[in-house]
Amino acid sequence: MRKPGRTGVLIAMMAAGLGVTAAGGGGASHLALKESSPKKDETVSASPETVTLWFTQAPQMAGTSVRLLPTGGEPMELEAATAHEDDPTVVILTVSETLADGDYQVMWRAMAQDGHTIRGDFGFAVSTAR
Ligand SMILES: [Cu+2]
Repeated sequence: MRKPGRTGVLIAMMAAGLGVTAAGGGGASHLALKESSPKKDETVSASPETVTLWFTQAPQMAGTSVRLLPTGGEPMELEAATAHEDDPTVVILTVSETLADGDYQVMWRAMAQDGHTIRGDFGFAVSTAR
């Protein structure tokens, strides 16, 4: 039997490369934060009524939490964040207190359907002064 020529080896390597790429693409579809309101680093002109997080997939709420704290302070005592009733990829923290002007931090944790937990944080500012 003839040994595979250079072209045959090249095609085999390309096929293997494509396989790896496809597998990597599947992993990239894991739960991630897509968007938030307030947005990261946004300055809002009024105390927000909610902190809303949009995820790429519906998290398991049992392993999902959102905390809000003045930067450098203690987490505020708010009711636990809940999934939007019509869209479980949206998680809402109701801000039942009026936020004074200043810098705030949102610290979130979300559990993917596969049980993995991801976490992150971002800041925003409230400035009602004109
Ligand atoms: Cu995972």
